[in-house]
Amino acid sequence: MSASDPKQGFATRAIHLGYDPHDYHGALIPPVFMTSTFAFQDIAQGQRRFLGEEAGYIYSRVGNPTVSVLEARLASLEGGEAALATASGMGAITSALWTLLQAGDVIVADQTLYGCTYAFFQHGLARLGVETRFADLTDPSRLDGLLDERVRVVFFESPANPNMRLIDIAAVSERARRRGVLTVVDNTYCTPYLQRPLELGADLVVHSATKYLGGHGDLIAGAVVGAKERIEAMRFFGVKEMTGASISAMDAFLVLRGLKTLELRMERHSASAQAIARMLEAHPAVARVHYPGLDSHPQAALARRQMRLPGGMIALELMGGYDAGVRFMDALRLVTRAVSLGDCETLAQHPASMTHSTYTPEERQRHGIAEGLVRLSIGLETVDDLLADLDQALGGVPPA
Ligand code: 4LM
Repeated sequence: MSASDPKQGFATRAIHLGYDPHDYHGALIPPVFMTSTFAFQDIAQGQRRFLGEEAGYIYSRVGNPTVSVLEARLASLEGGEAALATASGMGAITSALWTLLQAGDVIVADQTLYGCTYAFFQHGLARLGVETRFADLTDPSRLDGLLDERVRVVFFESPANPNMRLIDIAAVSERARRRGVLTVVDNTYCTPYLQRPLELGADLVVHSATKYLGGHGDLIAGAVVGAKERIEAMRFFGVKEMTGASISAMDAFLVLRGLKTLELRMERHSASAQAIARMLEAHPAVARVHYPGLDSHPQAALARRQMRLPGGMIALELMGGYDAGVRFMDALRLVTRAVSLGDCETLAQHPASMTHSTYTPEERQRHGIAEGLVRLSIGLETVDDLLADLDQALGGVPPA
């Protein structure tokens, strides 16, 4: 079906893999298959497809040719055997975990997670009899006391949303594997261009493709990548029969379009974020900058080891705490006040009242999410314009 070679470079695969124009009338761009269902030649063929005896499409909740191209590219870019594209990042996480867990099982999760992932673990899984044990996985040895025979999965983000703590993917995966436990890494902040958890020993990667993979703030999507058998279980049980979180062909097309510039965009997001993190760190109104590209980051060495570049996300705390943070964000003119991340536009948000309001104030304190933390997703604008806007907004913040 495809002229592309799996040994080609990252950007080449992001642009070509899994699609040959000559299979589709020479169309340069993969067609958008806007169809919910697929015709069978006869009943026998339909039966063979349902039994898995014949390859081919049945119904777009389970598979669609546009979505298949996206899945082939995501699998290749993450270094995995197979991928499942989903309707959202939460659709990816819930479809994966409903497939891996059942009542009585335990999941061990890092203490800092995106707010809705935290809510799903703390409230959603708990309702159905799955226990979550939260731990500070920045120290992988903490796992040892937590992994008993009920634990099926270890789950974390690195860098963690929103406070940029890093987890040593190789060390955690190794410890989990020794106990027969699967490691699932949310790689949304990095994308496979910056970090490939499967190559470091993790079993599954999940994504919010809404963010950098799509890259243009115009869609909601997600993905799971890993071994083919597990991914197919997530497709035929997790998505088909549990969550129904299938991606539309149109959104798959938009993610495919975004992927083509992923390498270029991640280089620019990182370069601009590095310059901005340095400026923020030197500013008298700023108390702390959490960015893996700064020597002041407590895990700067780990960042250099497991990330190609430090990425486009920055968290900061101001000298004047919460009130100063609000003043700063309200004074921004070019930077947009909005949740989400990974877009061309630079975005600022306040985790405690927005993305992480699913934690109670006590939980935020216990889980290391400061009330005054400001999160920036550095976009692709001219960096001098961003520096000027951040500087003017900090200028209006009174010193502590
Ligand atoms: C946000 N995040 O942080 P969907 N995993 C990570 C995430 O940051 C998110 C999801 C999964 C934000 C959304 C408002 C690390 C989302 C969930 O939104 O379901 O595609 O992804 O601003």
